[in-house]
Amino acid sequence: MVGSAIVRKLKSRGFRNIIVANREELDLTNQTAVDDFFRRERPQYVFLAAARVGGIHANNTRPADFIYDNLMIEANVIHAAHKHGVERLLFLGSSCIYPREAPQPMKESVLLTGPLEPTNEPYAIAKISGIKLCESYNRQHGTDFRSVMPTNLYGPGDNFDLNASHVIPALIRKFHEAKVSGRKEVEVWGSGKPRREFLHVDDMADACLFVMGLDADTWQSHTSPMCSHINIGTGKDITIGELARMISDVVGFEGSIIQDPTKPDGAPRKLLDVSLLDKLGWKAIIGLGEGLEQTYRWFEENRDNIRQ
Ligand code: GFB
Repeated sequence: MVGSAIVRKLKSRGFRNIIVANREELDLTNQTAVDDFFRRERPQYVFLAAARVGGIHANNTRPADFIYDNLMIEANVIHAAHKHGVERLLFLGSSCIYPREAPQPMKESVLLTGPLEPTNEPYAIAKISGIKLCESYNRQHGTDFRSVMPTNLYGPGDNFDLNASHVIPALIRKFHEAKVSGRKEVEVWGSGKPRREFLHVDDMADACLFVMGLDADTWQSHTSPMCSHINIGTGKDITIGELARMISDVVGFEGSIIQDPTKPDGAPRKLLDVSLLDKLGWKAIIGLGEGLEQTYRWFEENRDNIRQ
């Protein structure tokens, strides 16, 4: 989802020489394949958006996949980027790197100050390792590897498989299918009380190009060698209960919403402090209502080809 959005954004800005590889063409967990790819293609700039990602259920039930795949992808790509002279690399992490009980909104500096949320600890540990890989290569080898930590993302290209997806695609699909089949109830996991911050993937892609484009002096004067990641979000959050009502309205479902308390809530809240990015001059522009409507239209138009 994010990789495709970054490619769309690069093309719209006039970049022509964009090198991409899908999963069939390049297995990023395979060190030799990654090394060969970098030797052959010689990229100048790298956006590392590829990752094993999923919602709360996938993270909670397949922890080995989430830690192994992400550690391998990061180690292989970051090492190859150094070895083959990449000028600048942008590593994409996640807001789940921060401690479960971190003061809200969460500043970049709260990293590694407390225990993580258990439902996605293995994924978070892998993403923290990615940040530390970038910092270590910068400190030892003088590379320019930067990290961005997005809040929960959504938008075109998302995964609508109910066992693997995040909350927004899951609820779009559930409400849509209930509306079409005339069902009276839709189940929403957990208590509905957790708060989440949501960013449209096109805003995320825009922020990635913005951070990648900052000159080295500006970047270095706003970060430090041991804290070289930056939050990307909107600075606003809502409860899952409120989100469910918004999606139900967008889809036009007229039945009732029921909570399933047997499913996990996950982190109570994870609102990012986006003041650093704000100071550098970037802000999200796509509001949640508008973004949900656009994503639902995309879902309806691409119903036969989506991941589900
Ligand atoms: O989006 P989500 O799976 O990710 O869940 P997390 C967010 C909240 O929505 C949780 C609730 O409180 C869920 O219980 N929820 C309600 C649902 N109904 C549903 C549903 O039908 N499907 C899903 N998936 N959730 C993930 C992490 O956590 O966030 C990853 O596991 C990653 O590591 C990602 O960081 C951004 O925000 O809880």
